[in-house]
Amino acid sequence: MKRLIPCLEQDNVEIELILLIKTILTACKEISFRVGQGALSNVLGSTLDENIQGETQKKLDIISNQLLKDMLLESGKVRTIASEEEDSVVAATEGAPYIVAFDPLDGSSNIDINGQIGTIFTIYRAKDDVPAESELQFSQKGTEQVCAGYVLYGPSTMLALTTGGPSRLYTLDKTQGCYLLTTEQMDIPTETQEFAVNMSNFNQWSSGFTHYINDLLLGNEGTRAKKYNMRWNGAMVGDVHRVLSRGGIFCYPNDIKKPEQPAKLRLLYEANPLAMLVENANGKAFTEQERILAIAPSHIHQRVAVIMGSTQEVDECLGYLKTN
Ligand code: FDP
Repeated sequence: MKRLIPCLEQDNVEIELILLIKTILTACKEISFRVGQGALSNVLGSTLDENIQGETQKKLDIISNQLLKDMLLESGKVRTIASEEEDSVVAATEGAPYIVAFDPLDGSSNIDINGQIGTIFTIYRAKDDVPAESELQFSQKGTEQVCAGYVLYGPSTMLALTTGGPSRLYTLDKTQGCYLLTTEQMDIPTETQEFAVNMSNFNQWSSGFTHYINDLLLGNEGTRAKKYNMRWNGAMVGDVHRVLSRGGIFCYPNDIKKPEQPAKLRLLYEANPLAMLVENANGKAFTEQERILAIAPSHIHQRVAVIMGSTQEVDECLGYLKTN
C-alpha cells in the first residue's frame, strides 16, 4: 500500500504544502491517541467555558485545539490560523505561505459516548496585501482552497484528503504511525436511497424542505417511488464520510423559526472543506440556493445551510426548494 507522502509527491503537490499537511497530521495522530484512550486519560466531559458561539467546550475540544495551534505556530509555514474554538484569528509566522482553518473536534456531542468524531481542516494561500492578524486573510471563496481534509476518529483512524485532484482516503496504520492509501479515488454514486438529517428539527424547516423530506418518507407510495433509509450520526464529519464512502444526501437546512441565526454549520472550517471533498468525489454541495464553494465569506464563523452528496438527489432536493 502506498504511503501518504509519495502519493502527494506523485500528485505534484508543492513541498511546502506537503510539510504543512504533515504537521497537521502529526497533531491529528496525537489527537487520535488521546481520543482512543477515552476515559483512561481523563479528557472526557466538559469544561466550564463556552466558545464564541455560546457552546460549552469539551475538554478534548480544548486539548485538540491547543495541539493543532501549537504545532502550526511552530511550523513556520502558516501566516494566520482560524479555529472553531478561537474567537478571532491567530497571527502566526509573518511572510509564511499559507493560512489554515480547522474544527479541532467536530461532533462534540459524540465525544463522551465513544461515537465518531473528527478534525476538519482547510488550507489557503496567504494574501500578501493583508496583515497576518487580519480576519480578511480568510475572505476567500472555497474554490481557493489548496487542500481540504478531515481525520475521522472511528474504529479506525482515517484521513480524507484532496489537494485539488481526486478525494483520496487513507487509513492510519497505528503500528507504523503512517497513513496508507486505502481508496485511490472516492466516487459518490449519482443516485441514492439514503438520507441524513436531524428529524427533530422537522417543524423548523421551510415548506419546500419539509415537502422534500415528506416525499422521501412516503417511499414507494410517494412521488419519488423509492424506499429511502435514514442514517444520522450526529457528527457532520461522520455523516459526510458515509456519503463519500457509499453515496447519500446530508442535509442541514435553515431553521425558519430562528431568523437571527437560521443556519447551524460553519462555512469556513466545516462546509467548505467537506464541499471540496464531495465535489472532488463527483458529488454536489449547495446551500439552499448556491454552490457552497462559490460563497464570498463575510466572517470567519459564518454559518450556512448545507445540502451535499449524490448529485441527482441534491438536485431533486434543490428543486423542492425552488418550487415551494
Ligand atoms: P457538534 O455541534 O456536536 O460539534 O458542527 C456542528 C455539529 O456537531 C455537526 O457535526 C453535527 O452535524 C451537528 O452539529 C449536530 O447538531 P444537532 O444535534 O443540533 O443537530
